[in-house]
Amino acid sequence: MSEITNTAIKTVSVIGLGYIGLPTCAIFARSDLNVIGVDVNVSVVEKINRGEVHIVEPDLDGLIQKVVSTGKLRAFTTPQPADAFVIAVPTPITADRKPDISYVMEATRSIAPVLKAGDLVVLESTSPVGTTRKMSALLAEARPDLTFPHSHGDDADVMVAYSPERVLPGKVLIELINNDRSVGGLSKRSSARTVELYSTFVAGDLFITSAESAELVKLTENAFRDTNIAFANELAAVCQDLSLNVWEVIDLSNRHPRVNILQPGPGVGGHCIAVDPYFIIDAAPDNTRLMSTARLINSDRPHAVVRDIQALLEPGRIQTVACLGLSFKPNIDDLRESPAVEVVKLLADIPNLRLLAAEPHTNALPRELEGLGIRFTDALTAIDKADIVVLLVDHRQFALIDSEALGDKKLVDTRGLWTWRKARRPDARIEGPRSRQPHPLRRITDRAA
Ligand code: SAJ
Repeated sequence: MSEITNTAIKTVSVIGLGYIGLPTCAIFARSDLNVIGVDVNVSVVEKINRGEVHIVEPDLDGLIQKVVSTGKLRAFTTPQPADAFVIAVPTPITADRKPDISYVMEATRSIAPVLKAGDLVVLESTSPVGTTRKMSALLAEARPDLTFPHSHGDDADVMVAYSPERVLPGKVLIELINNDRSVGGLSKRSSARTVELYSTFVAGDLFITSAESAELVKLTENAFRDTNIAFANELAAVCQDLSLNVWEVIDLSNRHPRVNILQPGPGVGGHCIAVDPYFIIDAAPDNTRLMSTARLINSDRPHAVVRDIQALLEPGRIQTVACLGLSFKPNIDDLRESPAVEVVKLLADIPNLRLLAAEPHTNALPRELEGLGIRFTDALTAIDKADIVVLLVDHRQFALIDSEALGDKKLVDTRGLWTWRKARRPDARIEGPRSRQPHPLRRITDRAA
């Protein structure tokens, strides 16, 4: 074992300056660490060094501008020496739904030349179980002069751990600080050093476990949500068969103190929830029937929406369909893996349709919808011209649309934004004494009597 001085971490390097890496840099820098951001994309690096951001996230622009101007954050295209390295690069799935950890391995290989005894390497990317150990083995191969914890445990020169982010896009800066965090070191010292690193800004609790458990915890969180959304989506199909309002059924079921059903919709988008279950399914194909079925249910949803629209079409007549919302969830501009975009794309294949699309958070159609004869317009114009209105995203702006604007247009409301509003009967709730909110003092007096 070489000489290791456990001095305080002063410089941290974040590899990958995307949706997670960049906000993480900003928070480390605000916590007075010297931060080196590394990304292979030259224009991203140049932009950050000018104090600008390339992603949309509330309050991130001001914070980046500040930490760059004070010199606390500097961006590079190649790794530089540091006391700790945080890897936050994408882990996509391949066409045959296998995890692709090539970016993690590439990032790992890239930091090997600058590593020294006493350094810490933390993987944050969502990863299949076993990736952190593979990273450690790869580092050992690249640096035979150093020892690593997968083979040398607490005696290793370099420490390696897994500690995933679990932040919600749109609330990243808040959740990075406030959420609890799992820390899975490949050795006790690796965990302890990782706790030291994140304690610089995390206000939530840090829970130490093994690297493998921490890897599965991250996947489990998103697979749990996917399965629960699938339950809501299946219920939507059941209610359609029985001509019942699924939004009412869920709302009333959720009045049970131990029931909390999520919301049905046109499918599950984004880069996380629809992807992570496949990492578990790939690792345990014989024991993931529920997760696999949930994936099937959720990925069929855009097709189910199109079937609902087709059922409303009058044969032989050209009809106009207004699609409201393109983002993957409400009140954001992120169109990645959006089920709304998929619905519009599927509709573009149906003959005799005029398609209008409205998305208040973008200025134009996304590239994948260009050249398909779809017109981009605002919501009210789209509704005005439509025979059928399809609500795909429950944006705040759409909730404000007056039901008069919808008139007697045919409606496919995939988010229950208008349907539930119409179905809700004000006289259907008979408030009990608890809801009548007696003064707390009065309640105590009553009980005493
Ligand atoms: N959705 C529904 N019904 C619901 C809730 C969501 O259909 O009741 C859909 C949304 O419309 C959207 C998709 O699911 O298309 C995902 O949206 P989301 O807001 O649930 O989650 P993400 O993908 O933005 O972020 C998730 C979060 N994970 C969990 O809530 C368990 C976040 O905390 C993770 O950090 C993130 O994935 C990630 O990076 O893994």
